[in-house]
Amino acid sequence: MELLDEIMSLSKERGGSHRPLFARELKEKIRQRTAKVGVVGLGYVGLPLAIEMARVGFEVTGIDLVRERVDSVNSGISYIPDVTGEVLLSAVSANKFRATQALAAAEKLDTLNICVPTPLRKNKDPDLSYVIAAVEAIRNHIRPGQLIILESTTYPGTTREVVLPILEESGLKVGRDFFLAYSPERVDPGNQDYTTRNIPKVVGGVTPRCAEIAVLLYEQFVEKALPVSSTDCAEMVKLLENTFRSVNIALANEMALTCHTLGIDVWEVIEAAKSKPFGFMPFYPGPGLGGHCIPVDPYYLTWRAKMNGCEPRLIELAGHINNQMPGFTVLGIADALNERRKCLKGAKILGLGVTYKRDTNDVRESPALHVLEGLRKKGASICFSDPHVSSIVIRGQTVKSVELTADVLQSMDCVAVLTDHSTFDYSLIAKHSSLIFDTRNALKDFPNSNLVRL
Ligand code: SAJ
Repeated sequence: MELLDEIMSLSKERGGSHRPLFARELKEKIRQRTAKVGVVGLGYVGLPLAIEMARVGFEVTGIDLVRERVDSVNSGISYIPDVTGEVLLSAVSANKFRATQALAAAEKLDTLNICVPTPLRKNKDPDLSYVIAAVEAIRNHIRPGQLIILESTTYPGTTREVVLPILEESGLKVGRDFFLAYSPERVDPGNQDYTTRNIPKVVGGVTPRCAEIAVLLYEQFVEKALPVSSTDCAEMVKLLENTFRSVNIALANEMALTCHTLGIDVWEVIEAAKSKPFGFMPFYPGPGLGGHCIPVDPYYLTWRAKMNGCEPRLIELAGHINNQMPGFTVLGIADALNERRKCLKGAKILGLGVTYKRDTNDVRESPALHVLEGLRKKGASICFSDPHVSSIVIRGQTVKSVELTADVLQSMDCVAVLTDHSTFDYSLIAKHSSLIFDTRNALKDFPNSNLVRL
């Protein structure tokens, strides 16, 4: 605290105009990388962020409520696939990164990036409880000269209307005593090409000085920081990015429903449309929309829009179409069995892949689970095989993953490809399955009469 006393006394000599001093002091520490930086929330966003900051020489403090995560970090054991144990251990061993559960550690930090979850409540309203808890704790330990940046995906206005008032309850003034910005996380778990370091970082500040300091921080460890005019704009950028995907996936799904009634192969249509070298971007139909981003983020936008008297019908309709796909998949499987004089009730069905997208172990909001639940509800006997998942719970019952063998495939009335993991042996599946319902066009290279596509 002696530095702060020095600043305050120095500023008193200069007639009390200590305001620019905090900014100048903080910017200098960032440039020198002597700033003590903190990351609140050590998940798939926060842990890679902390590692990138440590990599360029900052001393990083990770703050997480989960004891196991804190212990794991301090032991150099990574629980996030995008961060190898070797990289984590070297940062911890070099005393560049340590984790704690104590939010009081915030007091000693110069910058704090908040990377906590922003899920939905049961009624699909935004749930900011994790953000508010983190911000209230920071408020209790805030001091002049700190930079706070929210990264969690949220609706436009959150930083200005929710975070800022809480922090100013401390009596400190934004832009003068502390600095507040928003920068959307853009982490794509498992993406080897685009990482925290090379994904451009959009940054909005509550004041120009806030934006300037936040951009300076990111420029130390991210290849490109892109300032925008406000935190509201930065919040909206992320929602546009993910709502864009939800709406276009819904278009692909509606094309599948339409092509199905017209007897046209939607997969052939999309492949041919891809030949257009401009003005078209392929999206594909599937069994539904999963993950913790795309099914969630558009609801943050529609909630805010409706609060302000705007009716985002296209975005809501897209969600409705995407939510129909698991049921459409169940009907497709029933029709395919029916064509072979079999009924769904009592049929033995193997689900191939249960995660929300290929080559991940994440089953959050996975449409495959909804499909398997729907099949069981109609009396089918279901099982699944997924190299990344050992067991799932379907209608309250734990189901274990089975090994994918010729015998298992031959014993099934239908094999449903729900997640197109690259490690599946598709030639084995094509050879030994009497009926395949493919929701991902995973067997495009194995055309045969037993293959039915979404
Ligand atoms: N899906 C389709 N058809 C498609 C694309 C996706 O049905 O054409 C389904 C997937 O199977 C999955 C869901 O939609 O169930 C979401 O898939 P996604 O490819 O959008 O992957 P996510 O949820 O991991 O989205 C993340 C997002 N990243 C961030 O929010 C930081 C998104 O912005 C990225 O564009 C996306 O990764 C990506 O490109 O991988």
